[in-house]
Amino acid sequence: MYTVPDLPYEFDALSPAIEEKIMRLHHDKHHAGYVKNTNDALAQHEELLALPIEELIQNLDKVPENIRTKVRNNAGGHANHSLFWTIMTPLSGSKPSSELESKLLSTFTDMETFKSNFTEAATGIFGSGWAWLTLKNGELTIETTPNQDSPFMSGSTPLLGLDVWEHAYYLQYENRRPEYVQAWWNIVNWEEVSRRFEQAK
Ligand code: MN3
Repeated sequence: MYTVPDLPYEFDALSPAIEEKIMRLHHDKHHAGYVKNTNDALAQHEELLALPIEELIQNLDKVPENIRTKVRNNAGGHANHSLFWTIMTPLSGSKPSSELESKLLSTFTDMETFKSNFTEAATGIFGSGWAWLTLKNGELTIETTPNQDSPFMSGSTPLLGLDVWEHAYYLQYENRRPEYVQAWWNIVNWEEVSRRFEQAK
């Protein structure tokens, strides 16, 4: 059975970038819903329930076809949100490791260009989805996925992800997604992103 991980900080810790009201709803209702639906869908498939969530979504072809879409959406949601909570932090002054920073610079020229390309990708997603910084074959890429799809489903490793579903920001920012994205840069946990980079490369 999959379980919802606790937040690594208090519900109000990311305010003002993301208010407590959103964090509670997002974690306790939305994320919990993805976990419950994944467990329900796989109730008759203990061997699949035993897989780490990343492995499950990397192997959707092993999931019976009649429940595959439900598992894709909900297990994807569980994996994405589990990552999302960890790549944010209330601590200010978070910075990428020197290795990740030099990779970002050699890929995107400078941090401003990286952030502006990522922001453009995130604000440009039509409807619900995610923007990602991923590693694939040793290279950094900005990707987007629709719905709760994960980069793991297409063979990339997500290092940083931003949820742009309306449930992630609407209560606070209404239709102003670009403002949400701008505020979110202030709470990115670069230590965790760097750790993921180190592990993935
Ligand atoms: Mn969400």
